Amino acid sequence: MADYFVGHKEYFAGIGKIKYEGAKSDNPLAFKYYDAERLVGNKKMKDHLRFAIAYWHSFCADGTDPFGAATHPHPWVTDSKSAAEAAEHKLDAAFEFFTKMGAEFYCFHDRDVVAEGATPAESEKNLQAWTAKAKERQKATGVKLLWGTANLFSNPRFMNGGATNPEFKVLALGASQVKAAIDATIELNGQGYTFWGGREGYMSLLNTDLKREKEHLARFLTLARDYARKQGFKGAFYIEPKPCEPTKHQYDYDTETVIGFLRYYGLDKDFRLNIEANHAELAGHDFAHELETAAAAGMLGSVDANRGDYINGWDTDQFPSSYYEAALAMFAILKAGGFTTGGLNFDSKIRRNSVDPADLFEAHIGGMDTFAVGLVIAQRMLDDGKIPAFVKKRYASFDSGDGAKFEKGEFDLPALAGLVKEYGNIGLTSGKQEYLENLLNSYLLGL
Ligand code: XLS
Ligand code: NI
Ligand code: NI
Repeated sequence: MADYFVGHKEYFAGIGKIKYEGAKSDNPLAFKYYDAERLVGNKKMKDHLRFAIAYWHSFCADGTDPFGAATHPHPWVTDSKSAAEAAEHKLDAAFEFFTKMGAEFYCFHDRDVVAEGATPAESEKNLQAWTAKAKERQKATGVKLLWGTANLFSNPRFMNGGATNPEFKVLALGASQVKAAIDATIELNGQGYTFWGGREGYMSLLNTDLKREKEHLARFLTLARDYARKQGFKGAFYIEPKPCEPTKHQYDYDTETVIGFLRYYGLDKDFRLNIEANHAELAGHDFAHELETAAAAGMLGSVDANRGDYINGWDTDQFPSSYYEAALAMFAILKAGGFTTGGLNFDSKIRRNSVDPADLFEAHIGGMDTFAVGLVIAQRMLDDGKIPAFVKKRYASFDSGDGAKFEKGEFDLPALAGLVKEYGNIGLTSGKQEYLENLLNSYLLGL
């Protein structure tokens, strides 16, 4: 990758390209474990992990929260004289950061990259102008677009939803935004297009026709899919489940709910899941549960690699730091065959009190190192083979004889029930959970 900032203002001056220095390095601005070119199994680390940087958190979020003002205002905004200038400077800062981090992908919402215009037509023009500039920077640096999306939740007009808004005109405005965001994604050769329905849900059932809203959502997604395919989009569509926040209840509550919805409406061939760790926790699941559930349906697409805080119940979007969780996540991803169009997008933001310019780098370094460790451990789990072999053996009674006949659908219920006459005492077989957890810990330490 070229040094992007040459010829532009350098926004992160004093911080160079982040290099791999190994576990013994005490340089906070170096990778300890993420060695992009290192082979793990049959692929390079970078090709397994496909890291993406989230435009909204890294270049838009400024520490504002419901209780206080910005703590880290961005120079690309404060130094700019107009919204258009700020958008271009933000783009420069973003590509400088991508290249310095060595991240090969990024993700964006339409409203992250350029300000909304006075009319939908003006907004679309703004986005097209930005897209042309982003395309040039992609070409210059080799950085690619993992996925694009439309923000149908920030503008007050979407306070009652976008695709599920009770007012048809608002739904149509949402469609105009999605169409423009799909066009931008195609133009930038995006590998995916995501729907996260923050306000596609309800605050109260007393004012909601739930059945109608879900049908509207399905039709809206179908129209988007049909349009994008007609325009030649070959990538994946993703739904990103989340149970609530900002709504009391979101229709794409969790992976299992989304799979049922997609299958019911015939969208399961084009759509896959974008699983976010923090959303999994909010739904009362763990990250690996959501990944395995999507993989079992053949619909694991991409990942928002962040974490919550176990003590509080909202979407804190913190950078991942647990090797244990990353190992279980990467184990699920490797077992599913790895990413194709998807990758690990850091839908994570630095804390409000992280005000040093280096904090954004250290946060991403930590997240990338965490998943690099997770990958190595997961590969170790597969190579050593004890856990997969244990699971296989646990179901061995279905591999032959009557168990295999059951799986093939060769029994009716009376025939199945009749088999037990000959069984006698079946006995108890241990699930060996503690043994398996001990084994996992030994892989973690690598002893
Ligand atoms: C919010 C979501 C959002 C999506 C993209 O909770 O995680 O950031 O990833 O719209
Ligand atoms: Ni989130
Ligand atoms: Ni997300």
